[in-house]
Amino acid sequence: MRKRMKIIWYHPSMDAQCWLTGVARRLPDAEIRLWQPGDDACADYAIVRSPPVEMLAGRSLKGLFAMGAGVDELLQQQRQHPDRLSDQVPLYRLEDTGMAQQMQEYANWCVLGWYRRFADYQRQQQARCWQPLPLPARDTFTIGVLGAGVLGRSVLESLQQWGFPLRCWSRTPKTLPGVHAFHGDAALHDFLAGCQVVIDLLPATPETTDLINADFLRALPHGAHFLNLARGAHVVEADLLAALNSGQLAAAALDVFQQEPLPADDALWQHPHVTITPHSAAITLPEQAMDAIASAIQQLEKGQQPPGRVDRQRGY
Ligand code: NDP
Ligand code: OXD
Repeated sequence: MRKRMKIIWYHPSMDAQCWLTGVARRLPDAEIRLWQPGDDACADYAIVRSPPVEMLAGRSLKGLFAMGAGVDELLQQQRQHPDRLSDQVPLYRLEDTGMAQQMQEYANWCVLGWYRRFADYQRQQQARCWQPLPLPARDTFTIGVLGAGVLGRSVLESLQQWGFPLRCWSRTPKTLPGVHAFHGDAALHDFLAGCQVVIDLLPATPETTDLINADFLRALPHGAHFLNLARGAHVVEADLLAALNSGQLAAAALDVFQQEPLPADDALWQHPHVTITPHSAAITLPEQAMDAIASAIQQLEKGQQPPGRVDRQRGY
């Protein structure tokens, strides 16, 4: 009799039953179970978010699936426990699965709000002030996206309709229609000079940690705007706050932070030019994520290579 493939699942907050039944429906040949402490029975695949080290320790899985786009937490865990977690297990992440549209929505809302000065109008409304405000020339309102991967490219595509100059910055060269592409550390300051809006869609890796610091912020034009849709680890928050206080940054919208949840006494909460959301820019949509993961497992079972494989060396 053919051995049934075994899948273990863990997420600290998502509805386990929805996933267990959803994956079982898509993979009728599989046995899927909620991993619980003490469970070291065999498994072929694991589907995880923020798993305890014990769940994956000593396992040589055929595939490890992250229930998100970023895998920084899993790779960090691996670096901290190299003796317990195998770096040979193929690691896969979610590519888009409905997150690209959510990122487009957030980015367009911010860009248009900043361009059309809606926060200024809100302040004027509070003062019962009737005063039309001048707008910057559209062709000077340059928007730069850090990262030109699945989500960065999608956000750039969605911004094309407004006619703003668009830029991207990535590790390797890119050719994207209608986008001035920069790549590599040496080109970062050229990319930043002239950006009225910077949108962060980079992965968190050792190279991108603390990238957005005083030096980075000084390279922007005075009064620029910053949107972080990616990871808090990219930002030196004291430098960001100083740039907001000095007016070097006119505004920031922040979905992610060095420490999450953002501590109640953090100065960012109260800042008049900061918008905060609780790491919800693009959430994992279970149905689409399950479709992608189940399809990837089927491909692996057939000896094929599914999309979304993480390059552990590169860190994303
Ligand atoms: P991708 O891996 O598809 O894209 C990453 C991009 O970043 C690539 O263009 C890559 O360059 C570039 N990059 C990586 N390292 C560097 C570097 N050192 N210098 C310059 N460019 C670099 O990722 P996604 O677009 O799918 O996701 C991006 C990130 O968004 C995730 O890693 C995650 O952290 C975050 N995220 C946040 C969510 C939220 O709710 N806040 C939800 C989902 C994702 P190259 O193309 O040359 O390799
Ligand atoms: C992700 C996230 O990486 O939710 O998917 O941040």
